[in-house]
Amino acid sequence: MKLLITGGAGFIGANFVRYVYINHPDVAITILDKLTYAGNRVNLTGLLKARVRLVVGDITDESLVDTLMSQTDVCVHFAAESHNDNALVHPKEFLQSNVIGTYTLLEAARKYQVRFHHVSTDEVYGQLPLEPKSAKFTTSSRYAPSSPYSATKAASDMLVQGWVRSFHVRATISNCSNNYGPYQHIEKFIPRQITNILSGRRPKLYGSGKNVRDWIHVEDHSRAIWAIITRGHIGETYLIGADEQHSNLEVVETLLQLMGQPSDAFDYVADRPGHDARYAIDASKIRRELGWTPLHTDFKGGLAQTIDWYQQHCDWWQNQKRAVEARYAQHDQ
Ligand code: NAD
Ligand code: TDX
Repeated sequence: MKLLITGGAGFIGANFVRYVYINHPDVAITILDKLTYAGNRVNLTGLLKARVRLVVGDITDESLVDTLMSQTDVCVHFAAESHNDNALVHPKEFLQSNVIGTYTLLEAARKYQVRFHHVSTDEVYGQLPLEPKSAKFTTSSRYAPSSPYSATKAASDMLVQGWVRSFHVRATISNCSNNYGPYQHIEKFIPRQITNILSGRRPKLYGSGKNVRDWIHVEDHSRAIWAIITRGHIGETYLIGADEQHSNLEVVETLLQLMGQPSDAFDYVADRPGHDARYAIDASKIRRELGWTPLHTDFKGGLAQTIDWYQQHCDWWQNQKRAVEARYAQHDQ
C-alpha cells in the first residue's frame, strides 16, 4: 500500500506514522507537511528511511497535491491548524488550511480515485451540558460548532460528505475526542501543565476548571484510524473515544500529585471565549462494527508515562516554552 499522510510531522500524524512504520512494514509512506510551528522533523526521528519520505509543502498547493495523489493508494488527512486559542486570534489560517486544504485534497482524490480518510474532531458537535455525564455525542448528533476552529473542521467534514455523495469519492470520516501522549505541542492543555511544572511555573486553569474533556491516548487513535482505512465502510463516519471524561481541574490535580507538588499549586486564569463545557464520545459503532477497543485504559498511568516523556525530552520543548507562555500572557492566560 502507498499511503499519503498529510500533517505527518505534527502530534497525531507523527504518532500514526510511527504506528504504521512499526506494525505494517509493507506500507510505503509519503508525508506531506508544511512544517508550521506545530510540525517538527524531529518528530520523525528514526523513521525517515526507505519506507518513509517527507515532502515539505502545503496541502493548498494544487500542483504538488496532484502529483503526490497520483502516486497514492490511500490518503489519511491530518493536516490542519489545530489549536482553539490560536483560531480566536488568527482565524484566517484555519480557513485556509482546514477548509481550502481539505477541498484541494478531495479534488485530487476524486481525480485519481484515491481512498481518502479525513481525521476530524468531536468539537464539530459543539458542547454538551456538564450533567448528565451519560449524555454523549453519537453519529446522529447535530453539527453545532461553537468556535472558529471547530467551525472550520465542521466545514471540512461537510466537504468530505459532499464529495462522497456527488462525486463518489471513497472517503470515511472519524471524529475523535481529546488526544494525549508524546510529541503533543506544549500549547495544548496537558503538555502545557506538565512543562509548566517542569520549568518552575504553575499550571493554568481556564475559568472554573469544571470543563470536561474525554481523553484518549494517541496510540489508540492511531489503531482506530488503521481499523477504518482497512475495514471501514465508504461514506461512514466513526466516532472515536475511550470513555475517559475528566474535568480540567481533576487533570491538573492528578498531574500535580504525580509530580510531587501540592494539589492546589495552580492558578485560575482568564477563561477561553466561548469555552465548550463538555465533550464526550459514544464510540459503540467503531467498537461494534470494526472490533476496535482502546488498549490504554489506565488514564492516570498514561499521564505518568506522558510526564516521563516530557521529562526525558526537555530539548524537544524547552526552546519554545518562553515564547508560548508569552503569547498566553498577552491574554491573561
Ligand atoms: P498538530 O497541530 O500537532 O499538527 C498539525 C500538522 O499539520 C503539523 O505538522 C503542521 O505542520 C501540519 N499542517 C498545518 N497546516 C498545513 C498545511 N496547510 N499544509 C501542510 N501541512 C500543514 O495537530 P494534531 O493535534 O496532531 O491534530 C491532527 C489532526 O487531528 C487535525 O486535523 C485535528 O483537527 C485532528 N484532531 C486532533 C485532536 C487532538 O486532541 N489533538 C482530536 C481530534 C482530532
Ligand atoms: O492552559 C490551558 N488551560 C486550560 O484550562 C489550556 C491550554 C487549556 N485549558 C482547557 C481548555 C479545554 O477545556 O483545557 C481543555 C483542553 O484544551 P486544549 O488542549 O486546548 O484542547 P481543546 O480545546 O479541547 O481541543 C483539543 O481537542 C480537540 C485539540 O486541541 C483539538 O485539535 C481537537 O480537535
